[in-house]
Amino acid sequence: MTTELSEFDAKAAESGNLATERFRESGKTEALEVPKERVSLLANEVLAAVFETVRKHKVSYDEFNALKAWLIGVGEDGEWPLFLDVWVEHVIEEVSTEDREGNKGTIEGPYYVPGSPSLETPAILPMRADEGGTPLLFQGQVRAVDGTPLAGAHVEIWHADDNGFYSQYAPGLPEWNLRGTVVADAQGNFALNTVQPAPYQIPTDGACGKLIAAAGWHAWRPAHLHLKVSASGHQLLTAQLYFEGDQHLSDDIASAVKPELVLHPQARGDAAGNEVTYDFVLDAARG
Ligand code: MBD
Ligand code: FE
Repeated sequence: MTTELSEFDAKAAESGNLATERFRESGKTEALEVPKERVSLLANEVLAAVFETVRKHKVSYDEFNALKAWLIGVGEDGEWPLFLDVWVEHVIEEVSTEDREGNKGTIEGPYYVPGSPSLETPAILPMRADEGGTPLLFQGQVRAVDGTPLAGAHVEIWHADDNGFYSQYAPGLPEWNLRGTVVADAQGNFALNTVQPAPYQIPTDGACGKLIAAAGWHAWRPAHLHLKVSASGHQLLTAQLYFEGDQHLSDDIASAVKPELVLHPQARGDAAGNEVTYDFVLDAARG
């Protein structure tokens, strides 16, 4: 008997610890120095908000101990990236990008992997021969705020498969499945072929799942494509695109849906599946 694992054997603690490891290696905290006045201000205000909640609701020792046990579990399951990206990142993204004139973006989430295969346009994302899901032709143009096409812009895309699993975070999937970097042509145009992802549940068998169950919430995100769009001299755009009619557009657990990010795919006349056009407008790099 063989014991090869499939994506359905994914474990919260495994994907959580992989996301934690990837974050450590990302270099995001390497050159980081937060001034102590700022640390003191923010830590004091967060603690003050906790004190207010405790007093207002007369939080008991049992509840305090439940919290302590849960926080320990978040670390053990490697789920700090998942927890922070699901419940906090959306407001960081909001204040970080409020002066943008170009496209709205949204949160990155925990499952980005840099360095995906570079693909010429029109591209086919790496996928299995029998990859499930409705085929999707996704095309558009990358431009500057003044309308100038951005030749050679990079459209990095990553998304879950039709079962809601991401390559490199669930066993049995090819390394770069449904991940790629499409290079736009001289007019900033790009086209890529993929499959529509399914609505996605965050892992329910780890600490984040315990919170969701204990609170009686749900674990769903609407189906989404993740993107990072970049061109030299321009601000990186991190975004997600969603699908019209998805039942979780209005109750995304990660609060990351914006109306400008909802796609309206149409059935293709010339081939099976759907097609959709969506253009990206990038702000100039900050001076
Ligand atoms: C995801 O796929 C995701 O995009 C976010 C934000 C959180 C958890 C899983
Ligand atoms: Fe995602």
